[in-house]
Amino acid sequence: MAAHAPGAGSGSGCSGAGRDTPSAPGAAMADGPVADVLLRRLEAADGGLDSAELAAELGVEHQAVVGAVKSLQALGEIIEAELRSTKRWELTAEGEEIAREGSHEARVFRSVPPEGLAQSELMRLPSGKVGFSKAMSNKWIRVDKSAADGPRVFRVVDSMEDDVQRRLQLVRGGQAEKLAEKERSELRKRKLLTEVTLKTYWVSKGSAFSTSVSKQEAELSPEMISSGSWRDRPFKPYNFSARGVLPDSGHLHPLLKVRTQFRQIFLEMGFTEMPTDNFIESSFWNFDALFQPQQHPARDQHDTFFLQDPAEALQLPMDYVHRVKRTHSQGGYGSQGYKYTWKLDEARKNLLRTHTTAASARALYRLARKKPFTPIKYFSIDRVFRNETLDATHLAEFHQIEGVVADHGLTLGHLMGVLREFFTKLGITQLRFKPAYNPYTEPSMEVFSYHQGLKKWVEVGNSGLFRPEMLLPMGLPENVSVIAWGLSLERPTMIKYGINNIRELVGHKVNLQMVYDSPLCRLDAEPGPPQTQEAA
Ligand code: FB9
Repeated sequence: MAAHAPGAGSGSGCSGAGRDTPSAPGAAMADGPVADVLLRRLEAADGGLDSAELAAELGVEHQAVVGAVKSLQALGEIIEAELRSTKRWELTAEGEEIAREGSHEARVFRSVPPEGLAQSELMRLPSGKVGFSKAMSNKWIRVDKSAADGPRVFRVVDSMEDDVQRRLQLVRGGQAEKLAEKERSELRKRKLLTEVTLKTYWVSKGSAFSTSVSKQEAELSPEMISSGSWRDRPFKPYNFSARGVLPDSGHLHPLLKVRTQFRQIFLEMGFTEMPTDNFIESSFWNFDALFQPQQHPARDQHDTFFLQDPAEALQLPMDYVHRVKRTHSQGGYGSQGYKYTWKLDEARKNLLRTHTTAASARALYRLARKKPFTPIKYFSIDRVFRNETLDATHLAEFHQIEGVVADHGLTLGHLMGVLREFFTKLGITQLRFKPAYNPYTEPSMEVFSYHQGLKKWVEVGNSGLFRPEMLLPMGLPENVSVIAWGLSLERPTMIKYGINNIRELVGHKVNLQMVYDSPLCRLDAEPGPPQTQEAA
């Protein structure tokens, strides 16, 4: 068998392609006694034989026969082996002990002499407690409570049948079917019996059956060719459907797989990706440029991570800043503004961006400076940070997906249209729009989709038309309107991969196996966790 020891001989133990040559323990058995006996028994048997029965007859462990079956299987079509699961009754450890020593109630009965036995003494016997009540209910014994020196136990019958022991011995002898269902379930209730499912093999002759199994060659070695010995050596049939050993490779995190799907959808829709390579943003671009007032609750410590160092943004386009200042404090462009004292220092405060809409503001400002205006479709997918209360679906950071379309005369209808096209590519067709509020869009809508798997309407995003107080100070033409929408990457990924707690998806608690086994994600495929490779 040496030829097949891993690494020995030309073929390494398990080379994925070609013949899988398992160095399963059974192999050594191939020329071992069990395999031979099995083949001889098979020769004699008409039809097949059951591996468990053969093991019982040979008095060997069932596993030994299974090993022989596996090794013979590995040698080709010598035998057919069909896996069967048979249920059978087995004695528990206590059942074994009772089958040997008799039931507790029988032992109690036997320990009561004709003159009776003090109940207190009987209870000290090993089977006392368990056996007493059963012997009583079997009306084998009685208790004389009025006895002089305390309750005394006496026999009621002269002899009794220890059916429990007898029945357990029957089962031990493999004749469980002789017991009535009621008797079996009573023994199971007393935890003396359990039903075990035994995986056994029904072995029958294979197309190349023979009692003398000569080892089939798995490799065509150079000396076989040079010696020509290959001509008379049996070769193992080539297993073309052998599954190769998956090469060790890196594994994309499910979030990145879903991100790729979203990027694909945006690119298919003709969108261009916005640069988002700056987690640190100034309050100006994150809030002020979006016409979000400086006293807005989102702009305080409780929702936003502000930076100590560098605490302030130095580079701001001051001409544009002044227009933003005036719009916030006095209004303009038909807006009355917020009528408060806008402070440049507040706008300079650096923070971890709370949304990629900050990147959209930068992109739209760059667009406004390009004359003449050209319509654009932008998207971004990147990390944003919010100082939120952590729970099963919220971490202090998530990936925001955002789409932005700027063109002449875009309306809410255009927004609904592009949202339908976008979500349809996600396999989400049933959409409902609910009026909502964002400081930087008017009108705004929350987007809901009916989720078959979850059997409920799920909020799948937010959207709106950027306010003129945001766009006009940038220098965009009057009749240009900008529709935009946003959602998270984590939510669809959790739903797609059936993950309920975001900590299973992101962070130190992630079990890497989940990442390794997470198959390719097809967002538009059936909702819910995709099939595994194997199942695929
Ligand atoms: O992702 C969200 N839900 C979602 C998305 C897709 C999905 O796909 C399934 C496969 C079928 C399932 C669910 N939401 C947005 C909705 C909720 O989860 C919400 O409770 C949590 N939201 C995050 C913010 O939490 C504070 C998700 C995140 C979010 C919310 C709004 C925006 C972006 C992300 C936005 C925006 C916006 C609006 C107007 C203009 C520009 C951007």
